[in-house]
Amino acid sequence: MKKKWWQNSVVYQIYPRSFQDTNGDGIGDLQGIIRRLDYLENLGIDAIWLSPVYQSPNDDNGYDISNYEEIMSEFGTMTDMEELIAEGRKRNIRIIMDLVVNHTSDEHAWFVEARKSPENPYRDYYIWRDPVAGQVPNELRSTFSGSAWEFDEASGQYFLHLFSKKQPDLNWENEKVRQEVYDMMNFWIEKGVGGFRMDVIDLIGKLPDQEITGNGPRLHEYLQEMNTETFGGKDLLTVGETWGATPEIAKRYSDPKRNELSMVFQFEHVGLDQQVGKEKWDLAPLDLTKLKEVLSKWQTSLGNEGWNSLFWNNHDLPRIVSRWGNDQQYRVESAKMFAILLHMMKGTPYIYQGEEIGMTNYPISDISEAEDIETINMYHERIEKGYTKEEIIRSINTKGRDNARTPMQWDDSLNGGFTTGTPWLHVNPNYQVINVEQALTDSSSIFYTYQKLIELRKQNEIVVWGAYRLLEDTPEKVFAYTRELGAEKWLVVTNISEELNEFRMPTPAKEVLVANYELTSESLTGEINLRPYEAFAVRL
Ligand code: TEU
Ligand code: CA
Repeated sequence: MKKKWWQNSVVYQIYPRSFQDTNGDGIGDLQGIIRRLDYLENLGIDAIWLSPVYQSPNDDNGYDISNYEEIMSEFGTMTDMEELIAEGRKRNIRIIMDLVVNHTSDEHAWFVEARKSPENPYRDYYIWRDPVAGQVPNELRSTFSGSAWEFDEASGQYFLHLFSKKQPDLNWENEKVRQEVYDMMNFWIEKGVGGFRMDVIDLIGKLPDQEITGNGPRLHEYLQEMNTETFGGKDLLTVGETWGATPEIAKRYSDPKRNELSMVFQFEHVGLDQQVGKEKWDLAPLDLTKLKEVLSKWQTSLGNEGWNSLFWNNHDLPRIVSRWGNDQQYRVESAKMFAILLHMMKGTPYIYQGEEIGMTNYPISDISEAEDIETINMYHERIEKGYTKEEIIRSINTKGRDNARTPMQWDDSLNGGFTTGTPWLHVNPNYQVINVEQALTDSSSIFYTYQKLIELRKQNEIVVWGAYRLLEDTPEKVFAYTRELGAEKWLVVTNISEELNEFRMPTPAKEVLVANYELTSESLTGEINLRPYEAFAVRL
């Protein structure tokens, strides 16, 4: 495999609305990101995945785009965007744009036209169907509750929306749509962006009449065409968001021979704490044996035909320290443990803003405190189905998307230093204790563990290329694996619980590389006792 810059890189995701406000309107902005680039350079990251900053009516916080070549006025201007790209470049930080092309906003000029009449030249940019027996064309459901079909009074037809009704799905079978998307991508490539994160890209090949949404028959044909028409041969990072991907599917996207994407986000581990066959809101305890199985499968099965992305968090998921760690007594230990477990694996790690200081979920007690459309729609749907308010709120506090979207906690001043105005979404009151300023002054903070892990990846080829092997004979709650490259061998051991657990060192440790407790290599021989959430990586 020819080596690429993104193979030893670490990406940092920014949710701009919640990162840093600079003009007191309570909404993060591009100037806020520019102000914090030095902080990110100090952390050591190579690229920023920027959640959408395009013009949008914000039905789904920017994932409903009304103009792909304009910046959302709340975030700033195109000049600010160009400044961000240039200031990033000075610090070797590339900007990865969020490419949301499964759907647009219903306020996009294409849809405004399309809606005018069935004869409009833009009509076929979207997916329209006649009623069947006076009803919706079929049973397709929206991810944000209810039917995926919305009735259009004027024409008597339905249009398809796999997300909110303000996010009509584009018709990728229409060659003109594809060409518009490629032109827009080239517009951004010319501006100097470092690549694209492709929102729900597995859906663009859908066959709505057959109720096929993911992995449709022409999906890979479209991606190969996109590659040829845009980023192919341009040394950019491309990562597809692909819910439901298996390793076999991931290879179709990321086998370098196929000229599609650099890598995909797979979500198999993300679904391990929900009831099988149900929705994410139907809670179940995490099965650690499955977690080890799933992550190990992904580590070993791509080979040279693909590349892994590594993540616990993003703007759609609850905070990992609250989800599978302990965000109270062992917040620092468990946050570092998850960092060590993931960052010593093979693939490109993604850090979601605030993860590097151990930010936590923020529970609500009433639906009026929620901002996220998915959460709000689900609440009303489940109330109608007879669920109790208490159980729905419990699901929201465990899995809701607002958890990770609360504003970044920079210091202990009002609103955590995020804004001098009224923040668009509540700031977690624990900002007085958990904030960047505190993390930077404490040499044993979570931040410095992340910094160390990034540095280890930069300085040791074994982290990037070494073979992975799971250690099988460990207690259920111990996740341990080795990495091996040439004569070099590293061991990573993590205790995913607050109980003590025993572990037998396969051979004595020669050097401690990173750990979340005080540790000497001399103590790491034979049978050892792992403390609550203890984690370390050592050279054997
Ligand atoms: O997410 C895809 C998606 O399906 C999510 O809504 C996710 O499945 C959900 O949170 C799990 O219940 C992408 C974006 O990451 C998300 O923010 C957008 O809302 C969505 O696409 C639509 O663009
Ligand atoms: Ca602002």
